[in-house]
Amino acid sequence: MTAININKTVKTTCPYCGVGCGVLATPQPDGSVSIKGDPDHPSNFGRLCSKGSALGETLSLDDRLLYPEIGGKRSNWDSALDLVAEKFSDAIQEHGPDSVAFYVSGQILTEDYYVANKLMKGFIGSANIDTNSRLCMASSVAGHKRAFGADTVPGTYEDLELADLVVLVGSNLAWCHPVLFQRLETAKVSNPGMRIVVIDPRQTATCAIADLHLALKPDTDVALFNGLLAFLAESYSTNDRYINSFTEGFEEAIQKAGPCEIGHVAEKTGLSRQDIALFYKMVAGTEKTVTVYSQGVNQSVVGTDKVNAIINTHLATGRIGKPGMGPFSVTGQPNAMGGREVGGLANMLAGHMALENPQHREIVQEFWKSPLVADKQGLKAVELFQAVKAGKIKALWIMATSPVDSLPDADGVAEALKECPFVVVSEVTKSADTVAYADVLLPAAAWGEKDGTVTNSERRISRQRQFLDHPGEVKADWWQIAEVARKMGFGEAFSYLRPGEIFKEHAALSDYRNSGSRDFDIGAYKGVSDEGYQDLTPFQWPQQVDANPSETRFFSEGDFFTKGRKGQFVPVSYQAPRKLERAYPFILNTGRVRDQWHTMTRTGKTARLVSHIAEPFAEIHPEDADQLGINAADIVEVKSPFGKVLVRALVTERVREGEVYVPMHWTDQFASRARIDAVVGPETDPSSGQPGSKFTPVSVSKKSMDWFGFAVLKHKPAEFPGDYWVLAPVSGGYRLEFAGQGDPNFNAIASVEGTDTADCMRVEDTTAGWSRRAFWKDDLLEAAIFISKNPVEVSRQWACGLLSSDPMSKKQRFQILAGRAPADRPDPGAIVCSCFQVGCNQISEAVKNGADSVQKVGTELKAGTNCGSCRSEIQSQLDDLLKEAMHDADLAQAG
Ligand SMILES: Nc1nc2c(c(=O)[nH]1)N[C@H]1C(S)=C(S)[C@@H](COP(=O)(O)OP(=O)(O)OC[C@H]3O[C@@H](n4cnc5c(=O)[nH]c(N)nc54)[C@H](O)[C@@H]3O)O[C@H]1N2
Ligand SMILES: Nc1nc2c(c(=O)[nH]1)N[C@H]1C(S)=C(S)[C@@H](COP(=O)(O)OP(=O)(O)OC[C@H]3O[C@@H](n4cnc5c(=O)[nH]c(N)nc54)[C@H](O)[C@@H]3O)O[C@H]1N2
Ligand code: SF4
Ligand SMILES: [Mo]
Repeated sequence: MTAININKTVKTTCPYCGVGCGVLATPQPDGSVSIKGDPDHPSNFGRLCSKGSALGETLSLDDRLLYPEIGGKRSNWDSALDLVAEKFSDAIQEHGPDSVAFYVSGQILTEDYYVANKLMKGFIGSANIDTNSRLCMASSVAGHKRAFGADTVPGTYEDLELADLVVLVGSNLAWCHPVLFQRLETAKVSNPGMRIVVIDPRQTATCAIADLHLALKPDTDVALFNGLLAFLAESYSTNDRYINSFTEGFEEAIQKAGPCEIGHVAEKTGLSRQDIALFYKMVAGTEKTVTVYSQGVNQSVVGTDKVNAIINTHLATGRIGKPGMGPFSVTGQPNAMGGREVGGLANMLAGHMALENPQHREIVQEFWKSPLVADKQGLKAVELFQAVKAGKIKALWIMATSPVDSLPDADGVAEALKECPFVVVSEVTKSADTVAYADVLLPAAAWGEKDGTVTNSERRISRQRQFLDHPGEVKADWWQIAEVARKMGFGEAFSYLRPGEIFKEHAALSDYRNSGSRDFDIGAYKGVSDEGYQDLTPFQWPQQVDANPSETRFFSEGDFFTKGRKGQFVPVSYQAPRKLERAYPFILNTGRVRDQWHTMTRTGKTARLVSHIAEPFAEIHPEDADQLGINAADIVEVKSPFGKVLVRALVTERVREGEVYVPMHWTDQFASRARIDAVVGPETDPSSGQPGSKFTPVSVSKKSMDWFGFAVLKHKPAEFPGDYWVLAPVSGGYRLEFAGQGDPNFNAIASVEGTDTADCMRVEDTTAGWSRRAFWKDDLLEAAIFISKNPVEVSRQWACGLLSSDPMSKKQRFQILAGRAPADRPDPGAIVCSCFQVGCNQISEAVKNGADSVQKVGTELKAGTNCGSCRSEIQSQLDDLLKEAMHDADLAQAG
């Protein structure tokens, strides 16, 4: 990569989560890029989490896709785009506009998204454009539209700080929106009266801050919130003025919810009556309540009902759009919100207009001067890939998402792509699983190379700015789409030269024939100059022409976007989750880990981020593990009728009995078989079309392995030994976990070594079933391989440091074969703080020596003092250790 301007600091926005933190990127003379939080950005005020701080380490070009390819061979832009335009045009001509589709992503910029949506809905004339936001935000969108008449997020981040009660439903905020979580942590310190409730079947890192954790049974949230609605009504805690003046449907909703019978709620949710009563009283008695919700709510076959059950409680109390109050759906991806603004979902239209509204269609068509506008919903993600499989889609363009990893029934999706006559993939990397299915591969400009805007969870629009030159022949996504549109004969409407022109058009459409009828209005920016766009500072919408509202919250005094401008209570009834069959007796829950982003194409490149959790796992309750004969670190198979994975068992009380949790991140690039979406079923919510990615009936069994291996390797192996393997980068090379059945195949393992010219040392005891080998070249370690009958007990932290060591003495060589860190360098244990590489053993040691707060641990070890993402984990470790110490003291006293 080459910088545009060395030493010049550029203000941009983080490309990961929906918090939307401002970043200062400064290319350095040595070719690296220094990354800092932007102190002036109103989302993060200078903070960055572990992923944001490591952005500089993800910019290398080693795996980048740099040139267009046709059929796996290097081509050029003209030929590649001619072919795309031709195939799309042919399909449309022969089979009609609904025979083609785009599948895009909340990780493209608003400008990219706007152009893709315009081409499909206004010029091709189909609404077959859907996005990975279907897997993410669709239930929130549907719930908002039902309640508010528009997809409006009423509140702001500040509300979390101003609240006296924050309820986090299906949100692991500490790991998934870390900087917002840190703002909440800080607010709690200055407002000790603040209460935090976490509603999540699992005990997550977020629970470290919770006053109450409600570990409910999966998919029983509607029962809990319907009970709350009834409780609010019965305890006279509703706001009758708000209900009467600004809403409709209260009576029906109350009727549907039924009387508040805490016993029944307890039965359905599996929670204790005391906890439920405590929660209900807290909400009833706290005016300033914010309910934050995320994928535990959205990714469910009853996701939209969950959203409305939550919103109903806020409408009933009038706690909405006021400082410190409101329902708050946090977005996942950096531009999930921008995608919604441009109407990037198959059932939406541009500028927050509705596809099913003839007047809206007319407005959009008139503004675009387009020949037509799609007048019926397109295929939603899961349906779309089913249609691909059924042969109904003849040409498909995938952009900035990896459906063979992230869609449910992912193996089915891969099959579908194999059969699709023409697949285009726009990507930044060659190593994404979906790349293998492309007929045409288009190299896209990555973060740092591209230019445009994104909108975060609180409707704040910020610039992503370019500070690196385009490597190879990469091009921005908007350019690729506009160029194809031109080649398809729509040149006039797609004559953009710069992203700023697209932004201006998007702003103008938001204001076109609006006059307050639509929530999304950034008309104030419709005349923005090139310089103005270049210098754009973060702002929240709405921003109407001539009005510069300082108040950007919605609905404090009603004025919803429904026909009669009234907010709608949506009566929802609890539906019991489906019964588990004998063959699949566990509920599979899936989600994220702290330091990885989705399919790991960027965060999986940095040793620092991988050090937190280097292997896919299944969290399983000790009782279940016991019954299944599963021990810690065994390999387990998690299987459904759709597919299976092999992952490491993590036996823990953090999950409920009968449930397992597997992260979504590991792909075929990093593991033998860990694509969890191959297991997840494709059932969707009937209103939103969002899949229930948090609930799949599965079986769990121990996969007996005859031997286990661990290796650190300077070079990536050409082949992987055994039935199970997981690869991860470390400083100076790779680490490999592996395991297999039968005799360890030493020939295969030799292929891992890949170093016939190196010096080799080995010790082994084949009867006891272990072997250790190490290889050196010029006294530098090339590879160290440990094999044993049981999971290898070598300190991973120590071993991973070996590749970057200096030339080794004899003594050091023997230490490697002994498989042990020298006594003067104790094993730091599993890494908790990835910034300073501090492990759990070090933290325990510090606590034993008197560090009794996160702050003191920080002073002692620096852990948690940079990005702060690990502070909640340090807190939980501290809580556990202090509990243990107290228990020991009690025992001592009793004895
Ligand atoms: N580190 C990291 N951060 C990320 C991302 C990432 O990949 N890595 N991705 C970003 C994206 S795109 C998104 S969408 C967000 C997601 O952010 P979150 O939604 O916070 O993350 P998840 O881990 O998907 O799921 C949240 C929780 O839902 C719980 N859950 C499961 N079933 C239920 C249920 O029935 N009811 C309730 N109440 N809870 C349930 C799970 O146990 C899990 O802890 O994160 C964003 N931030
Ligand atoms: N089981 C299960 N499945 C899930 C979820 C879950 O919780 N559980 N969560 C779902 C959710 S909420 C989400 S958001 C999805 C995310 O799933 P995906 O969208 O499939 O995951 P990413 O790894 O973010 O994919 C982004 C791809 O775009 C590429 N890319 C990055 N920048 C650019 C760019 O500027 N242009 C182009 N053209 N390409 C780019 C990256 O290299 C990467 O391959 O997964 C969903 N799937
Ligand atoms: S919280 Fe972390 S991942 Fe999210 S935007 Fe901020 S720095 Fe990026
Ligand atoms: Mo997401």
